[in-house]
Amino acid sequence: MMRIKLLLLVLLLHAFAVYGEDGYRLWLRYDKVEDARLLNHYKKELANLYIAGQSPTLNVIRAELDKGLEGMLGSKPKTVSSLHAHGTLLIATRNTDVIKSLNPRLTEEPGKEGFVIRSITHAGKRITVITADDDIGLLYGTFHLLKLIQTRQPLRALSVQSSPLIQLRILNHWDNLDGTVERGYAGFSLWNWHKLPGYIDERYIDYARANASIGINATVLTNVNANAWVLTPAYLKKVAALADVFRPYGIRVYLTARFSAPIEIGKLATADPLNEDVKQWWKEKVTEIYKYVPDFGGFVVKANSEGQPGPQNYNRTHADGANVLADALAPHGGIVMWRAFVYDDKVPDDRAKQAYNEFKPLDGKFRDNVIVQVKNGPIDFQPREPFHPLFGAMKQTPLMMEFQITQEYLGQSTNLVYLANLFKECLDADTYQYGKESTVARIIDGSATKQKLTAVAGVTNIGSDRNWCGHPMAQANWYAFGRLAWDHQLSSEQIAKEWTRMTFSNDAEAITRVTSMMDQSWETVVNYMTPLGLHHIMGWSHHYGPAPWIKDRHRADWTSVYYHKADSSGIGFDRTQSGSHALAQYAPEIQNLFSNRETCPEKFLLWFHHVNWNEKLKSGNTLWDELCYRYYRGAEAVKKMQQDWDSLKGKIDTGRFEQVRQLLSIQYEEAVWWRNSCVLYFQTFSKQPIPQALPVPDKPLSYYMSLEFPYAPGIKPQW
Ligand code: GCW
Repeated sequence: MMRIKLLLLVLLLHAFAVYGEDGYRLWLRYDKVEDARLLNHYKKELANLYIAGQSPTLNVIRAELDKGLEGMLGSKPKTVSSLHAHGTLLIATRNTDVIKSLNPRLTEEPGKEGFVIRSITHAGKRITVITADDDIGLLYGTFHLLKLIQTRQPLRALSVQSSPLIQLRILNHWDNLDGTVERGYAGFSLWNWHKLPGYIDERYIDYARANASIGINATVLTNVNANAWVLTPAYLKKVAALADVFRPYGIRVYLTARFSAPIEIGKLATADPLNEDVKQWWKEKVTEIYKYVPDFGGFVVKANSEGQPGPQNYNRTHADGANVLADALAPHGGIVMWRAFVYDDKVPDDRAKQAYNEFKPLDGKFRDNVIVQVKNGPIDFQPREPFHPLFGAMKQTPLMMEFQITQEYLGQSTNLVYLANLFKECLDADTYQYGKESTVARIIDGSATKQKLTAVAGVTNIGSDRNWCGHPMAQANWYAFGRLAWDHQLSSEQIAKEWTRMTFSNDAEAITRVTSMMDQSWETVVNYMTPLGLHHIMGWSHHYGPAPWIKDRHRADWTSVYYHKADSSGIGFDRTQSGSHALAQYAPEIQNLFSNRETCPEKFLLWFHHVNWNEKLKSGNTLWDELCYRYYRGAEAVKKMQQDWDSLKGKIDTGRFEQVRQLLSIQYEEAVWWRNSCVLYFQTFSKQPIPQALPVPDKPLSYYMSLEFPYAPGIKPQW
């Protein structure tokens, strides 16, 4: 008996050693500071805690500090209510007496949600001050201070001032009421609609903590392919319960509105936005929502796109549709985020042109509380896209960004891809629409456009998986989205560094290795999936894996051949004047740059040009050879990532080390699968051999074309 008990204990301990770190704590791990001197320094500087005032957010601050400091320093700070001792952390808004009494005075004005952290000597005592205009700013400042400790920075001579560059920093959940997540690869929805409102899962609180720690202040709970039921009282109660949990963390709740809701739950005969009963119905519905959620943020709407109902069903415009909802929300301070990701049943000459064609004529026709939500590129979250031509083109309408954090087209949850580089490439792109420095970032943050409402949304990668995002490294994309939403001027490298330190280790070698893997990962995946500007050549419907051969489906613009246009002469979509002329939607500077074969960046070559297989590229290789080299280079780079990761054994906890190791090995198989499928398929057009230096695929094209994945994750539910 004794022996069995011992054996069980050993097994249990082993299980902890192997699986102890499971990624649940995200970047808020708060493990003990190892360096004794640094530990001592922190303990001295943060021996006492003085929080002025009372509020739910101040309670959250206290709880987070207790948790963080107990974890990292081994003890909670002592609560005090005066500044009589060395090493006091003072947290108070700028209008409090204690902040006003400080000598020297703090003169910084951080503004809404911003914060200031300063080390000062007040009446001979060393004090660390976190101050802000509002409690939420104090919470953000607190997370910043905790991050300094998590990344092992000394707390001396601190002088930090930080304010968000964009007002609304939003997560979009594509979560369905049945618990599935469209394009979700990390399990099921976080929202347990069945158990709400009575049961508050601890995850909701940890979700709010994680978001607040990176400055996210809005969440859209439901899928843009919307279900009207969420607007019924039974669900609004549940929504209210979530809103109550998130409120102290500065997060406001939004919902998706199904345009036909007046018919489906209102029993009206029409949802025509100009019909008086419909207008009245939305007014009453919105008033009802505010009874449940007094600080409700507003609606996101996907209309007349991919089968969703919308104003065009009644021969009305997107502006007519958006405005009826906006009028209902305006008295309560709510907004409408109207998506520009539209395409109707008629296949256009070029899908890349459709959003611009439909929205540009509506410029200036939207109410003030409408913002048009535009995806980063003109097609659909492809591995790489040029920026969307609507950015900067609608001068009378506020525009916001929609990024995709979930990796629908970027290896789902088996591929390590750090998306900050993708986000930055788009944000830093110059649109030339507002003279000097009209980057996409300066359009959406309002500094170029002077628009009053500014916002950025990311379609989340969060689900019920223990580690939230499916892949331990995918947490970095949630993190990076939030950080860039707050400050798009941060470099992706800096974000990767702080995330790695907090999430994995402060060990110098681990930081260098992990961040260099992250830095190269996006370019790598683009190489083995869609190099040189190729796009939309993935598997049908589930979008898993390669399928450049997809053709003859009911919509041409859902096939792959529509986009790559490979033929015996060459490959690529001609979007210049001789083709669809989608380039005409950009500013003249971009048109000149991209329409000229010499100046078009190679990364977008086949996006804008149909190029002859034998044409020489910058490398000196022909297009065909270069395409092959890129595909092979991509797959090889994954092998290199595997080696880099393996070299970190012992420096990363066993649980997550093993998870990433296994996932990288899947990624390598998938990279080879992409490479072989694409090279063999495109070879049927180029009729040229794979360059000699490269190994020939060991399976024929027919094998790759025969693969089927009826149960790939994240597909739209069919019921
Ligand atoms: O990328 C496509 C996805 C759809 C999604 C759509 C959209 C929510 O494949 O699943 O629907 O974009 O953004 O509306």
